[in-house]
Amino acid sequence: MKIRTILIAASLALASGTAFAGTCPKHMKAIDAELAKNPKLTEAQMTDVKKYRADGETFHKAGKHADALDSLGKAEKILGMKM
Ligand SMILES: [Cu+2]
Repeated sequence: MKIRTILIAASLALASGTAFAGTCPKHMKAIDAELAKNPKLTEAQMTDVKKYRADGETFHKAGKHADALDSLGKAEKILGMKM
């Protein structure tokens, strides 16, 4: 019984990880597209956006997709994007 529980938990974790995996790059692309439009941000905001964007990519590559989306979401919020 215990093994079964572990298997179910593992497959659930894998499934959600996979779902997130495809989402992060979409957010990164959207942020890059927004940055390419020269958004009117203060220097501090721009620094934050770039930091969150970079953090998001780092988390994504590390397989921490929930953290990646959280970080990318902060960048999007500063950019005033509706995601
Ligand atoms: Cu990801």
